[in-house]
Amino acid sequence: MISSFVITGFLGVGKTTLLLNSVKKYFSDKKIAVIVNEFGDVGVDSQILTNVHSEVLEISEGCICCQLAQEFESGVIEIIDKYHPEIIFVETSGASEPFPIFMSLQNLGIAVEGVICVVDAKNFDNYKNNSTALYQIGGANIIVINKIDLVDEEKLKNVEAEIAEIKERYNIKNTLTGEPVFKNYKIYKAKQGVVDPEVFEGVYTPDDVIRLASDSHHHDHTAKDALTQKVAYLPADLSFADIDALLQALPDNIYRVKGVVRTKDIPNPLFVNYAFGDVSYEELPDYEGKSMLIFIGESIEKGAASLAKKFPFLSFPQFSLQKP
Ligand SMILES: Nc1nc2c(ncn2[C@@H]2O[C@H](COP(=O)(O)OP(=O)(O)OP(=O)(O)O)[C@@H](O)[C@H]2O)c(=O)[nH]1
Ligand SMILES: [Mg+2]
Repeated sequence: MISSFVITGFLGVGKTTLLLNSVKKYFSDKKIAVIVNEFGDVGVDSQILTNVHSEVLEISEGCICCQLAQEFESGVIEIIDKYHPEIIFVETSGASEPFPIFMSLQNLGIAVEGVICVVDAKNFDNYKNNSTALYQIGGANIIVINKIDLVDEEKLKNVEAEIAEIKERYNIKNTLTGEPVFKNYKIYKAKQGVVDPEVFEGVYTPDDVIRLASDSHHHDHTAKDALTQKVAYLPADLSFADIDALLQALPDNIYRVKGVVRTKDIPNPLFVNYAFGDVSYEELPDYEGKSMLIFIGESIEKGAASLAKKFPFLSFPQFSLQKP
């Protein structure tokens, strides 16, 4: 039987980093496939993941949790037919909930060994009231508190206590039996997505998972904290300073920016990674796609208009709004 892990967690918490730094490390002797779902129809995670994992499938449209069960399931079947993986890892988009993916995998006869929710220790307070984030924690049986290098002991304890509370309130239940879908959960801590190998060794037996459980909650994209995104395709003659200035000037409602940008002063394309005020850049020599940035946040059109005024290159040739 093929087994699988679902990696969930809010925008920019470190899901891809965990796939890069832990999965490769612990599963080098196994045939693995990675499926990554990006928010919106433009994706960059697969570009990064293909450097480390050979079989990567990107399902890059909208939100798999709501509209794309069919596309997700055919993607899984395709990857199984082509590569015959022993283990499948699914990174869900930071804006979707894990439960429908868990159900889809089970429906395809794939054992779900764990639903891992990555939590950002530093930025938890910035996103912990978002309803999607709460159901991501509620729908997981393994919690990985990541970015512990950026917080002190006290903050870490507070985050842990809050997770325990959220877990009580948002635990996914089987509507037929009223029983929680995952009876147990365990919290781990990580830096740069490097987790204890125990995370993948099954903290519960698959029998604990109730087959054909029904979801007690439906994700509502019209809710006031719904996330939206804009994609900006950029001209070729930008300098690194232009990009850096833009990322310093982002309004609070834009949580996450990622993309690949060519600048006139750095030879290789730059992979840009911004989450809640923290920015990192990495050169990506093999990138051949367009120069672009994806902006994700709540009510993003508000901040985007004034941003485009201040940074006219954002309107080249379009700065388009996409609804999930
Ligand atoms: N300091 C620090 N930075 C981290 C850590 N883990 C990840 N990051 C950084 O956080 C940013 C986001 O990481 P990703 O792995 O892309 O996050 P993600 O959850 O896959 O993001 P989305 O797929 O866009 O939701 C990157 O710049 C990472 O380098 C960590 O433990 N410590
Ligand atoms: Mg990612």
